[in-house]
Amino acid sequence: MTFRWLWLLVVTIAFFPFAQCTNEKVKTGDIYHGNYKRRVKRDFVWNSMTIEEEQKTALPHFVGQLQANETNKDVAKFAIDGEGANTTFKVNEENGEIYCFEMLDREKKAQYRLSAILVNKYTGKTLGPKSIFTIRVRDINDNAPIFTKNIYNASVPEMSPTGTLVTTVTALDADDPTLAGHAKVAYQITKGQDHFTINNMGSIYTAVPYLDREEKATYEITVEARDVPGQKNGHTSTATIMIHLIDINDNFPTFIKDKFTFNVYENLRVMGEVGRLQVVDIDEPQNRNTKYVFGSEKLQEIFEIRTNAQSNEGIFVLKKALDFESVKQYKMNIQAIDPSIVLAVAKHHRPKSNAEVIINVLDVDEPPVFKMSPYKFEIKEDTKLNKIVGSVFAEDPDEAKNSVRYSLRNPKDNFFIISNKGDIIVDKPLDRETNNWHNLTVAAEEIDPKSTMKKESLVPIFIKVLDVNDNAPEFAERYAARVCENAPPGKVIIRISAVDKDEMTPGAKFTYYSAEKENNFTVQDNKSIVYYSPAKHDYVW
Ligand SMILES: *[C@@H]1O[C@H](CO)[C@@H](O)[C@H](O)[C@H]1NC(C)=O
Ligand SMILES: *[C@@H]1O[C@H](CO)[C@@H](O)[C@H](O)[C@H]1NC(C)=O
Ligand SMILES: *[C@@H]1O[C@H](CO)[C@@H](O)[C@H](O)[C@H]1NC(C)=O
Ligand SMILES: *[C@@H]1O[C@H](CO)[C@@H](O)[C@H](O)[C@H]1NC(C)=O
Ligand SMILES: *[C@@H]1O[C@H](CO)[C@@H](O)[C@H](O)[C@H]1NC(C)=O
Ligand SMILES: CC(=O)N[C@H]1CO[C@H](CO)[C@@H](O)[C@@H]1O
Ligand SMILES: [Ca+2]
Repeated sequence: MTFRWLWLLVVTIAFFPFAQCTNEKVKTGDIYHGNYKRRVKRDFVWNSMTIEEEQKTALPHFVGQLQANETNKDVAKFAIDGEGANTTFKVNEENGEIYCFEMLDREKKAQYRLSAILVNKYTGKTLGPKSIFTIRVRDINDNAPIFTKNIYNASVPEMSPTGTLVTTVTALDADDPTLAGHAKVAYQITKGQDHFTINNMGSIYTAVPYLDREEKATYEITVEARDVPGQKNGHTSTATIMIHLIDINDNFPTFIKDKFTFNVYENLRVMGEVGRLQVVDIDEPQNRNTKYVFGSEKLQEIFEIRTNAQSNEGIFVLKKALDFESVKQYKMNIQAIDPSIVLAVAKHHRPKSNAEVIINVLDVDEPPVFKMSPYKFEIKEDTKLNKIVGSVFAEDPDEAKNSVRYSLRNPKDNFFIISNKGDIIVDKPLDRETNNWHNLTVAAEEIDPKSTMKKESLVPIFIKVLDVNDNAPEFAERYAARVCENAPPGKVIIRISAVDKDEMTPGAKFTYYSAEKENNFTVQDNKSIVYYSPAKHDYVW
């Protein structure tokens, strides 16, 4: 190539506070980048021009100027090619001034790559190689930091110590991070700073140690993010942080009243419910864990208090049967405690957690009660008629003390009758050998003129008939003895034995003798041992 060109790239950085001013020219091959005198402030950038984004003034905006040196000046005209050439950016063919015809946004496109060309305005031939340059869009701080969410949801346990991390929020700024402060974000709490703090990283901490869920369960705080920290003209945005306090067990249960009174019938079954003790525990249900403690251990044998898992109520149940006639009222002190409470932060160290419990036992109209059960009597079989075998006794346990009527409940066994006083009387001759037991049932019925309801109790009676020796012994069999006519004296002819239906006392024995005076035979007592044959009910010698 015979033509050599000098190009001057002139860059203006108007109104930019950090711009530096210099007159330096840099030679690179055949192309020179020089300053341009039209603007007050100038800058030289290697192969590049700069234009500020978001300029609100009338279009087009001057960007810079290409220059041909003196040699080429008269024959050359200017042209550009590349990104935005001839549309966004246009060059004045004559003087090389480049103008921008759009308002640029650095956050959309931060730089444009272009090339400059010199053309012979007569021949149309390109003069020399094209020269690459860039137009850089200079950031203005036009973006506010933006939070990643509008509303954050966070939580922290109540009563946490000061400085407990709650959550971290982030705001991002689209501006050029290389320009001081444009994309830097500082955080501050604008609402809720009494209770929370935030650091430069957006981490939120508790500022006090007494955040109490039972006083206020949710805090709504506002955090502001600001760029160009320290400058008044920074941009800001805000976010809301909902901070939920997580419940801990820090409240004692307290009784809803000082005194509970229960009225309960004496015939309540064991393990039946006597009544319920109600407490208030303002913690959340999972942190209510009431246990009920008896003031004195004695009554724990009679009552038990179980905690209802859902309602936290104390359910009084009966462990032993009540009796109105012996104890009409129980009084006791019950304490409500919570073994799993976090004592270090618990609010009321002397809670109202004691209550007096009064249990009134109510009378139930009960049937007569026999003095004993069963009754056992013994009677000799030869007892005369109308004799008393024994007496039963039943009385009304209630305060009314109504009288009692007795009756026998054995239609088949009619040897006895019972008197109004409960005496059992022999009504028919007894015989042990026919009936050695009379097992009867006596009914006692309360005579209550005020009630039509039948109140009756039954008791079993065992009457044993005792033996009397009223039966003669009998020979065990009919004997037909034989003896030879010339039998010598002393010869045993026959052995005889006897049985008796009566009960024999051990050691008792039969006496054998000859019923008639007889000289020719003698009966001799063998004196053998008595043995008892239970199967036969008789005794054999
Ligand atoms: C102009 O450019 C041509 C070609 O590059 C060169 O030969 C000439 O010396 C330059 N003239 C001046 C005054 O710089
Ligand atoms: C812009 O115009 C010049 C001269 O007319 C031409 O050489 C170049 O290719 C054009 N570029 C674009 C992107 O239109
Ligand atoms: C925030 O958390 C609370 C409790 O965990 C929940 O009830 C609520 O729905 C949450 N809200 C959002 C927007 O996530
Ligand atoms: C009566 O009771 C006695 C003692 O319990 C028993 O030995 C006897 O077998 C009973 N008799 C009848 C007939 O139930
Ligand atoms: C009595 O009887 C037993 C058994 O029948 C017999 O062994 C015994 O010798 C007899 N005694 C006399 C003194 O006869
Ligand atoms: C009752 C009876 O038979 N007695 C007789 C016993 O033996 C003498 C003779 O040894 C007789 O004379 C009796 O008659
Ligand atoms: Ca709590």
